[in-house]
Amino acid sequence: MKKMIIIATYNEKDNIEKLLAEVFSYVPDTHILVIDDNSPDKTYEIVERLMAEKYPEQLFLMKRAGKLGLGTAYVAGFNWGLERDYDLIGQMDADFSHSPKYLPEMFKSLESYDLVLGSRYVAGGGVVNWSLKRKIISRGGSLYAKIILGLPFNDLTGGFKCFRREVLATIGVNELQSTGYSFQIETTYKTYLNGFKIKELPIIFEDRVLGQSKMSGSIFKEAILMVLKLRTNRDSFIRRKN
Ligand SMILES: Nc1nc2c(ncn2[C@@H]2O[C@H](COP(=O)(O)OP(=O)(O)O)[C@@H](O)[C@H]2O)c(=O)[nH]1
Ligand SMILES: [Mg+2]
Repeated sequence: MKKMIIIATYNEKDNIEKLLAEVFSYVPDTHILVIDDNSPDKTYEIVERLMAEKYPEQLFLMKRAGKLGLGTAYVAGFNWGLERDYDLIGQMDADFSHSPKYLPEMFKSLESYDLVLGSRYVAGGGVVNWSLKRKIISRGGSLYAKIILGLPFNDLTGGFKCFRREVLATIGVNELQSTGYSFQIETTYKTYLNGFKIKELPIIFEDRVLGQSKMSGSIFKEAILMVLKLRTNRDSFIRRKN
């Protein structure tokens, strides 16, 4: 099974080198695609150096012109992975909120599931060091999406996920409409509607120690409206019988 992990970065110079080392230590046979949006702190230069000096076979960089958003970064990364015949395609943040220690179990779970969600809101999962405001937005957002979309999962806004390629090929990654946090809701919803098997794997999410969050109010508003739009267009997302 050919594995890859997509890591989107914007100003992650203090995290990226250590993160890559940790990911490769837990999953030595994976490839990693870093998608950097021309970070002002030059995160991409660190990645370029590591490609040349340390991981020439396993590390790849897609450098984009400017800050185009996390959703479009994942679409570009999914297409990159599908074109190169990866079987298992993961995604995680660069700031250590998603601990690489969970990756072996996430990939293992794809032997019997099609999508694995790193989940903060199931038994054994949790959030450490987040402000009360962030906790309410995250939990409330997941609950809102769960109720409106009728999904039997508790963490719908998390960005620590692994897909079997068939899922991405079926849901149509170029038709994903979200740019912000609702991107995570949208991929899980479309996966579920097409009858794929989804597992929630408990994770402890820790807030970043270095660098800054890019969360904003407009991302939040987009998510509220996008969930309603997804529900309205539900039937058009079903691509295969289940
Ligand atoms: N390439 C790219 N990466 C982004 C962008 N926005 C956020 N990221 C990355 O996406 C991940 C999650 O973002 P973060 O700011 O930690 O959001 P938070 O954890 O929800 O506060 C991090 O690895 C960021 O560097 C973007 O516009 N482009
Ligand atoms: Mg973060």
